[in-house]
Amino acid sequence: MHSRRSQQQKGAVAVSAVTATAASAAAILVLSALQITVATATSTVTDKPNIIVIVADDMGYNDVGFHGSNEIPTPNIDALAYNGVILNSHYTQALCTPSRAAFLTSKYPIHLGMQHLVILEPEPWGLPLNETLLPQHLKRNGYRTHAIGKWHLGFFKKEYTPTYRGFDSHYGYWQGLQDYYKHTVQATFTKEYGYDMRRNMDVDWDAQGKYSTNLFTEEAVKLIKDHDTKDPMFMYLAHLAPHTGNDDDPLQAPDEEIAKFSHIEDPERRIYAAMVSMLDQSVGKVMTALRDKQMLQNSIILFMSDNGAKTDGIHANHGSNYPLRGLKNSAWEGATRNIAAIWSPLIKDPQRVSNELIHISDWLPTFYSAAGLNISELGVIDGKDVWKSISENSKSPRTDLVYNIDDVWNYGALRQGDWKYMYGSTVGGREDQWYGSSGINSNYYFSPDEILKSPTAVALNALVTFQQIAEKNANKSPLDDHPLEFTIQTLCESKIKQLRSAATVRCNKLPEDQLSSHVCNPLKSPCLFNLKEDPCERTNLATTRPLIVINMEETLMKIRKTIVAPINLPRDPNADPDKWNGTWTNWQDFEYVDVHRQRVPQEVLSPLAIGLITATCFAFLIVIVLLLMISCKSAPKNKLATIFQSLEDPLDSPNAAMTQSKDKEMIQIPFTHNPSYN
Ligand SMILES: [Ca+2]
Repeated sequence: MHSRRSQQQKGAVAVSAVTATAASAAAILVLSALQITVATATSTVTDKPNIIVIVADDMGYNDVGFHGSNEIPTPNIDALAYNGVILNSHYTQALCTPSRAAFLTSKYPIHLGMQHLVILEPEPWGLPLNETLLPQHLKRNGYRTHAIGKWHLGFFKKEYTPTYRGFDSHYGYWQGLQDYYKHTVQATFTKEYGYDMRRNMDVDWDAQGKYSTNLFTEEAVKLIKDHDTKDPMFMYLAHLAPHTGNDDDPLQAPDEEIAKFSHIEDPERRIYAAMVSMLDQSVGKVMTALRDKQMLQNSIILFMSDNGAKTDGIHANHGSNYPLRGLKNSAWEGATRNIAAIWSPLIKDPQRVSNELIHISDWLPTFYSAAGLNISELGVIDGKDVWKSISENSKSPRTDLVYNIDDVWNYGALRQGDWKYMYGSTVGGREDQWYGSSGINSNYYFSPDEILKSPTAVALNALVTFQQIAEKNANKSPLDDHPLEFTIQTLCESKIKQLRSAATVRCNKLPEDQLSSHVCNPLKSPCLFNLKEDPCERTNLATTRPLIVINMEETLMKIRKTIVAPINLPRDPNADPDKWNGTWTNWQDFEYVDVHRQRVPQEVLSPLAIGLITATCFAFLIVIVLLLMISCKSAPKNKLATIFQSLEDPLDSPNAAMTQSKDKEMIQIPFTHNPSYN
């Protein structure tokens, strides 16, 4: 700790916070001067920010503490959010593959052909190779790039896997889920089953028996520890948690973690809470590692969920999107409006809630902007640079978004300003209601103290403390007895409560007499919602605001003209791990040879099998002999000779045709005279 402090006091303070007050503006000038001095003195440290993106999989909107739930404490994620900016109108796609595709390309899935479903386990397709991905762009600008955890963007050929797509390293799995301990993947709709854990292109068998969240956290911490800080780092830490494992054991967490949540009545929800808690602790470990490595003061850390929770149905993890409507895999807010929070000392107006619109495709240009890179390098993209909105609390350049247009399932939605237009639904409309726990229960309690003592809060508090010392020293005047006024404050309990209240979505219930007239059934007719007034999509205004409906339908028609047809491909039987040493592999890079079929049977048969075959042959011979003996007793001599003749290959016999004819005639005799066969 002592060495860390002395390093910190000497070290780089990359802060450029600004406030509206004149006093703090003066402090900024001094801080800027400090930055220049420090940058000169430590020219071996990168000036570009490290970018750390932590992705949760299928984590529900209501499953972080900062959205107001008391059920599952997430002190580390909360500390990150309260110290930074809570992005309360952050939208993603509704499913894993499309969300990750949009994040890495800055394009809507409708412009990639990835708008329908996900890449199912044995399917030979992936994120098109003509796309340049976020890590490729950052690598070109000097970043070291690392992917950890889930990929789910194709692996049937090696060119689709992470280390061929801009990542210097990848440790994790290529599929959409895995068993948390065995690291095996059972195909969703078919029988294939195999191992899936990779270090770059190699299968990592050593991972067996170790919990996925811990493995990915250890990898992240090691990469940070070993990082050469002369280069900036981009880390994409895409956790398995809290997605389900395989269907035979979907919810998995260490016993001691589950025991912490015995106050949660529903046992499945209890394990889910433990999975979330392990994920939260991972955030704390990564933050501590960044602090220890002196990288925190020049980092951007984003935490987000890739889509909403699946409270029920296939791959149900029992997460909660409360009070938002719908589940993962739909156009409802519960699927698409998701957890996101960002922290960085580069944020000029931190510790607040932003309700400005952001879409997951915005991150590429936004990171570019934050790192001072040239956004025109990115070509034609759907993403917007929202960095200024995040950093300075200004209006977001994003005013609309396409939720999705899926012509296979015939559903879609569009947002313009506060208005949302949607048509059609998924799974036959069976998941179009409100689900999940409110997180408010007399068994649960809220502890700001737990947040303030979390490893994340401890790391950030230390950083702010040293930033304040630098600011104080820069401002020092022996005669100045004014109270200290800092540009950055340490987090306190009252601030936590204020931000938590501002980040909690509350929905007005519609009066009973208006309920029937405002019901939305998007399978019957399109619906219209004002999300500012009605974030829970309770009041369908399609009939009362027809002009808005027409206007948005026209916009959708224009967008339709830009759609790329879905590129999904059916299952390839050769993907089966049974053919590849029990592993899910880049199967189309290899020619499959069925070695079992080519071998001589005797060479591969076990002694038991040889014994069984011999016994069967022997039994068959005995039956033939017995039949012959019976025939000898009952048939005339010339008939016995004919039977022997019939056992010969007729084509080998010079009188084949004649013999066959005789056989037919003679064998039919007893049958025609037996009444029981009539
Ligand atoms: Ca997901």
